Amino acid sequence: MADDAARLTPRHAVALIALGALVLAARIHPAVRAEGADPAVFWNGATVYFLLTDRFQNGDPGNDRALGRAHDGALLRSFEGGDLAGVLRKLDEGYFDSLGVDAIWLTPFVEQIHGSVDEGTGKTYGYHGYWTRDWTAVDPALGTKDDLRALVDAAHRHGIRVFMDAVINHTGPVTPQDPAWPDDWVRTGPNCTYRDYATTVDCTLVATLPDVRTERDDPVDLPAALIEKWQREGRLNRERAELDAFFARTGYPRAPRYYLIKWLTDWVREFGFDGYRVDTAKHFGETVSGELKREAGRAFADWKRAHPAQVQDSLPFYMMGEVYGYEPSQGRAYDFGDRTVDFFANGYDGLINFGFKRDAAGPLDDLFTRYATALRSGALRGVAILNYVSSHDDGSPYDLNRTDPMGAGTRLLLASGGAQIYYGDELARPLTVAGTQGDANLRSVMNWADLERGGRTADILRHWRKLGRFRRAHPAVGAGEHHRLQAQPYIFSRILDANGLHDRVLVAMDQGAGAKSIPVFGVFPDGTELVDAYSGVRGKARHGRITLTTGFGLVLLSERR
Ligand SMILES: [Ca+2]
Ligand SMILES: [Ca+2]
Repeated sequence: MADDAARLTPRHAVALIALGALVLAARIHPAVRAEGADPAVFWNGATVYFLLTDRFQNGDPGNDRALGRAHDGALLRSFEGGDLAGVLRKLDEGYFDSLGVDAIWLTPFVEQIHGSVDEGTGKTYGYHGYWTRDWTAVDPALGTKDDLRALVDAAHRHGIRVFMDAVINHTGPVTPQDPAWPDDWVRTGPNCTYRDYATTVDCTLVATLPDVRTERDDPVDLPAALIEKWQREGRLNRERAELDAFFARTGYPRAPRYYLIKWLTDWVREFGFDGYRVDTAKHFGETVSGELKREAGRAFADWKRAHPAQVQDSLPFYMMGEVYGYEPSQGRAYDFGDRTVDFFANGYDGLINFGFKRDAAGPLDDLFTRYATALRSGALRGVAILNYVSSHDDGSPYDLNRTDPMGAGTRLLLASGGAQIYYGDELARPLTVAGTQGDANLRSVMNWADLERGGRTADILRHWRKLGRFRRAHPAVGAGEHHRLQAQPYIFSRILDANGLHDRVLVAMDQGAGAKSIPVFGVFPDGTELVDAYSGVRGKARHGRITLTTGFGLVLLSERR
């Protein structure tokens, strides 16, 4: 896979100049620099924006019906037009900078099945990206390799990392247009019953999803359907030669998982993806994750060597896993019933936290204290978690009806651990859509129109932006030591001293609008010039307190620099 240097089109250049001040503001703070940082500190302090590319922004209506896929699925179960060009447009507009985003996680962009299936929730296409047909091609409904390159390059220019969503457990469903993978590549039964390790791993997640034989070490041939496809596309010889080189270099047998590892890591080597979000991580052997991570690390190092001007810093390749049901109270050991597995010891730097939505409904200080303690001195010291209030697969999110989108933002973005903003959390995008079945409810088209109307949606976004930028400027928020200073109204501090990084913040809640006097004793010495990131109001610590007049009840204090 050949590569080009970064290309800066005139349009990008104009957008960059327009954004100059904003980008500078987001990047100049010494505390946000990741150079030499402890990866766990960086990622627990980070904000990840997770979006379904097909549902986020349509940048090119010309690709909406690519591959002849019709818009004839059940409600919100066809391709809806969103694409890589749309994500690039929002990057250029500075949308992610405005939210303090450190990394974008894209749903898988590889070529999906061409047909559709009905799993009991209506006719469904692979708009979500988890139904792979060819791991080596970009789905034409989402764009081209050039679009992908432009997106990753633009993100990097904004100091934003990009995660690729890596699926290794299963292929897409078989349809009249999508041939089955050979039997030596996949199993089509039994269905997983989730009673123990074997009934979670060596089985099909759902009846329609052929399970890749990731445990197999015996060599298999390239599927005839792929040979035929690549021949038609004029790249069979090149793909074969690359596979030969990969197997010669690694010494791995030509077993199914190693083909997939080669294909998945090629995207890192060619485009410079900074990390993976690994799909269905508990449904294939954990040793496979370790192998994937090793090869991805090599690929990332190769990319850095080939693109010295685009390297952001020394932060290593990041791998975050979807171990469904994992939460910090489990420590490092995920329990399958008959066996526990430490995924952090098998390639994962971080795991998605499926407990946050429930923990966030309880007392805030309990949540903050528990997470900060686990991450700083408890079982999770040295690793990262990623919290969320809503997600694409979670039918019982923190606030299904979006009754309190401001409170959701406060909880998520001020919690210890990484924060995942699921696209539209910041605009109270509805998570239920009349007439829609199952998970498609969670995947509605981004409600930009609500934002254009302003009003409450704009207020919600303003709140998320202030918190997101505060979080980005202050790694202490997600990765610092937590201290409760006052129970009611709630005041706490976060202090981070790690690898030469010194950062401290103080947050006061429920202060009411108007004049307020907040104790800062023990956090900021008298005479310290402070700024409230929520209102922009400044002041000085005197007699262990700061007196401010702001229009808000929430105060986000840090030292003025
Ligand atoms: Ca489109
Ligand atoms: Ca499996």
